[in-house]
Amino acid sequence: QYALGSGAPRIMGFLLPPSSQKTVGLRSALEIGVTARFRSTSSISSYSELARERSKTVTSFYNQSAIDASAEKPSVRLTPSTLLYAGKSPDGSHILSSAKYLHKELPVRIAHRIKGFRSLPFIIGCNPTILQVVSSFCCAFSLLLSIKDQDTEARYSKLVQQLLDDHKDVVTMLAEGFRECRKHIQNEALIRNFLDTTLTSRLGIRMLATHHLSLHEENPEYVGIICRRLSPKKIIEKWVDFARRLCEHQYGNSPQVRINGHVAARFPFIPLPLDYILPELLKNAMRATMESHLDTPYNIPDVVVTIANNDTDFVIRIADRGGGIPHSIMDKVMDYHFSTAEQSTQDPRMSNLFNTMTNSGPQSGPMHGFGFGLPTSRAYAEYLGGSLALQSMQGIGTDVYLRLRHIDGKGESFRV
Ligand code: W6P
Repeated sequence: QYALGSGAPRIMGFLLPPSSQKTVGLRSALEIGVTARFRSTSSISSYSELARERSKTVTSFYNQSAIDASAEKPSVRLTPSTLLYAGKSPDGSHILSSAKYLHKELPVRIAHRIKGFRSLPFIIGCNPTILQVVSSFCCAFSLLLSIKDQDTEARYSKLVQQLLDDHKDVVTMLAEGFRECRKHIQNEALIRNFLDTTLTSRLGIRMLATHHLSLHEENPEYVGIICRRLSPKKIIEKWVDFARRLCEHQYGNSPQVRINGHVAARFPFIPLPLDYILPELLKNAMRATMESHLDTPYNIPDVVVTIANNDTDFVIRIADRGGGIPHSIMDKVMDYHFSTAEQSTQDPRMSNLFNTMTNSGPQSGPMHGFGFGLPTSRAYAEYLGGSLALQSMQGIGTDVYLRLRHIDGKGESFRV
């Protein structure tokens, strides 16, 4: 139904001139709500009436019935090939088809997420930080619904860009919120499931939104967010430079990184998830290396990254000589909020550099990635049909295997 490009009608609501736009934005909706409340408050005598009136205003502000209706609809997920072949038609019609698809799809996905928050245990839903995230999702939902068919694609894209910016700290806030109410939670699996689903769904939403916005850009190497000839070596090098800079700032030195294997490989892929995962893994490897060589920080073993490419998938192995992960914590390192930071004696003056820069949450120290980074990276890899596995050689070091399926490889690809 939403196959982009083929068969999609050329003339769509988005094409109407700006003069026919109506301003039915969230702001006016809010104003209506506020006016209604002021008007009626004077005639309200009892507290319960006041409370009922207030909740009515809040419900209309949050669009609850529209959210419920959208949450009933199934999400329409696209394969990267669909994204790729729907991109770049000479007459620009692909941008309108893309906007039309997003216009339908984003509210549905956001409604699913809001429903997910609502089914969390009450004690978590009451947390102010979590509540703030939920209301930002509700706000996004209302704003997206406020765009009507007669609006222009330009106006729609502007809103999508604004929402991407507004929501950039959601992962940090979720980490913060769940840390605050973690002590009340008995069912760890429920929380892990919630975070896996919420974070991967968010990744999907952000990939679709970024894809649409990138379709506007003229770059022959890219179709939206898909790089036609991604070089694993290049993107690894980019994040090695980043991680080494942070590591040097923290420890005064950083391990060299050697990259070997299929260093010349190039293939179509979406760099976005790698931009989340690679810095997390590299910073962990470097931290382990530095912390296990505190006596000889001037003489530290290299981190070795190996690339393996084949018809089906590609694998990136990051091998450090940081002493390995102790047996006692091996089954915990993939848990959300598991952090060795509490046990360590970090200089508190440093304690946020890595997190603010890598968005891994304020719960762990600068080089301690066991907060959100590792479980989130694994969830992302699995969402993309791949995997993230750790092999620890206790006493020597750790190997991390990041495996991702090709988007044009044999067999079914993942869906965004
Ligand atoms: C360690 C612990 C770890 C986690 C993730 C990636 C690399 C490493 N190295 O010692």
